[in-house]
Amino acid sequence: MRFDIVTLFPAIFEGYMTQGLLGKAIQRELVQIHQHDLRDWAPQTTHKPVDDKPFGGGPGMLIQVEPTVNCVEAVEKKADQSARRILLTPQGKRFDQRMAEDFATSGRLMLLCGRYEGFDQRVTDILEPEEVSIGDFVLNGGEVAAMVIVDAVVRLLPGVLGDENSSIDDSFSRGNRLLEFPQYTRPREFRGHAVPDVLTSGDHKAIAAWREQQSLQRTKQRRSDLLRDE
Ligand code: 6GU
Repeated sequence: MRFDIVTLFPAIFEGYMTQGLLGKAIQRELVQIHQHDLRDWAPQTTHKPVDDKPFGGGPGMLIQVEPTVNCVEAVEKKADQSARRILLTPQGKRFDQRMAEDFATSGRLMLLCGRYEGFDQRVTDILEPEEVSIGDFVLNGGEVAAMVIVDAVVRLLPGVLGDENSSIDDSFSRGNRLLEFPQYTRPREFRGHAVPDVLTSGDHKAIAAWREQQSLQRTKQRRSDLLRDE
């Protein structure tokens, strides 16, 4: 799967892409991530501004339509495959596991990261991206949100996790709407806190029943909204 990330701060992604599961997935060529600096599409050659004040007044600066549309159109031509266009904004549809599963079925995502007060509305009118938010809070820019989406999508791609860490049992995944049960590893006791006896009993049926009950209890206590029918 290919990700194209359009941003004013391409360096934000560099460390993230070399580490952990994502770093491995890129090395194994299961995933390609390309960052594109919006400033490279600024019309002027010397100062290269890509932002300006909003018409009608108001605080902050907007990212301009011309560099954004030119950038997206040029980047799309860099591969044969068409891209699903996603614009990161707190005004977007809320990202969730179901959306991640849907994105994971498309071969190519183009992620547009806003900064300042956002993009000129004509970016949306012309490019018709899907507008996506990662939650009800405001970030300084879409870059962290883009990383969240890449992270959630990549671990769903075939071959990325390996069988021993399948994502099928994850909280929120299709057919699982419960939070995960608590887990323990060695030592069996630390500062008087012991591992629950059932987990060391060797009784696999009892362990499964305990975990199911713990998942249900946690979900009721912490996220009862997950138990209501959609
Ligand atoms: Cl996608 N962008 C920004 N700037 N803030 C956000 C967000 C996105 N999602 C939640 N807050």
